[in-house]
Amino acid sequence: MKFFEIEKTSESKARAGVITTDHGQIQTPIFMPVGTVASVKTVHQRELKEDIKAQIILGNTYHLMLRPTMDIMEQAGGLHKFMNWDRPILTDSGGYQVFSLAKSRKITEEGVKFKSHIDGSLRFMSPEVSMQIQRQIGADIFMAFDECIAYPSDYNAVKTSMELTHRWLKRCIDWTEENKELYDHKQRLFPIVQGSCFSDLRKISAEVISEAGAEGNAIGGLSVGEPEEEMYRITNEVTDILPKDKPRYLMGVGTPWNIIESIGFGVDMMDCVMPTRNARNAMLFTWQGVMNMKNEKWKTDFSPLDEFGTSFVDQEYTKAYVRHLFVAKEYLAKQIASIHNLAFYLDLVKVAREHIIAGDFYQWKEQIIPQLKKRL
Ligand code: PRF
Repeated sequence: MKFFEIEKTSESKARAGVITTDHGQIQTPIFMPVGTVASVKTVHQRELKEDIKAQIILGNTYHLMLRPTMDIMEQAGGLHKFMNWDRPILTDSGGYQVFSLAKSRKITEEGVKFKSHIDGSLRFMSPEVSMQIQRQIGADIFMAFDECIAYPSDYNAVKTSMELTHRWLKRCIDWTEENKELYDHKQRLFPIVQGSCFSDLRKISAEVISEAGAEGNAIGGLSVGEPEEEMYRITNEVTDILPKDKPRYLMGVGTPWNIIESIGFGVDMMDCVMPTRNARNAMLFTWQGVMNMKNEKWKTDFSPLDEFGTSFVDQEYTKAYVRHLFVAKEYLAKQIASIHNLAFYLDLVKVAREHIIAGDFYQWKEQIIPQLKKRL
C-alpha cells in the first residue's frame, strides 16, 4: 500500500485521498486534533475515537521533552502506548513551540538555547535533538526542526531564517538516515516550507523542500498574525509548487472557513488548537455559525445544543444547560464544548471530502463559508 493515494481530484486543486500508516488509514482532507502534552485537553481517547472520529492526533516535542521527559516516554514504549492511542500520531518538532512558549531563547547555527516555561531550567534543542526526541515519541509522522519567524519581519531577516531552516532540514535528514526507528512501526519525516509572506522566498523554499523528496510536505510560518488574504495567497502559491502526489500539511490553521479555503488550495492535512481552546472559552462552531455559550440569549433555550451536530453532546444536552455550566464555571462545560467543536471540525472535513468526490466542492464552498462565519 502506497503511503498516499489520491482518490479524486476535484475541478480545481482540492483532492480526496488516503494516507496509510502502520497505525491505520487517514481519509484526507483531514483535521488533526491537538494533543500537546499527550492529552487532547478535556477529551478522553475513547471519545476521540468513537464520538469525534479523530483519525490522527498531534503531539508536541517541546512539551513532552520537558514533561514527562523522554526517559519515561521510552520506558512506556512510545507515545501510542503511553497514552493508549492506537491510531496515527503526528509530532511537531518543537521549533515553533520554543519560539512561542520558552521564556528566553538564543538561536545559533547549532540550535536553540532556551529556558523551560515550566521551571526556567536551561535547555537546548537542535535538529538532531528534535529528531532524537521524535524517535523516542515514535509518531507515525514527524516534523523537521524549523524556525517560524514572527510576522511581520523584514525581507532579509526572513531570507536568513528560511535558509537556516533549509540547512537544519539537511541535518534532520542526515540524522534520521543514520538513526532508525526505535519501535516496530515506520516513521515519516515531513519538511516545512517557510518564507513568511514573500512570494519569491516561498517559491525558493517550496522548491528546496520538494527536492528533499520526503513522503509529505508541510507549510509553516502562516496564521501568525498576517492578514487572512495573505495566508490564502501564500498557501495557494506554495501548493502550486509542492509535489502533487504527496500529502500537504498546513500547520496551525485555523477557523472552519480557513480549513475549507485551504482544502480548496490543495491542502490535505490541518491542525489547530482553535476548536479546543475556543471551546474552553465558550465559543462553539456549527454549520449555522459561531455561538458564544455565555450569551444571555441561550438562558432559556431548551433546544438541542446543535441539532445538526454529529456528537452525542449535541443531542443529549440543551443550549440552556451548557450556558448554565459555563456561567457556573463547571469543568463539564469545557468538556462538552471541546467534544462538540472537535466533532464539528471532523464533520466539516468529512463533508468537504464528500463534495470533492461528488465534484461540486467549489460550488459548495462558496455557499457554506458565509454561513460558517455567522454570529448566532
Ligand atoms: N512550524 C512548526 N510548527 C508550527 C508552525 C511552523 O511554522 C506553525 C505556523 N502556524 C504552527 N505550528 N514546526
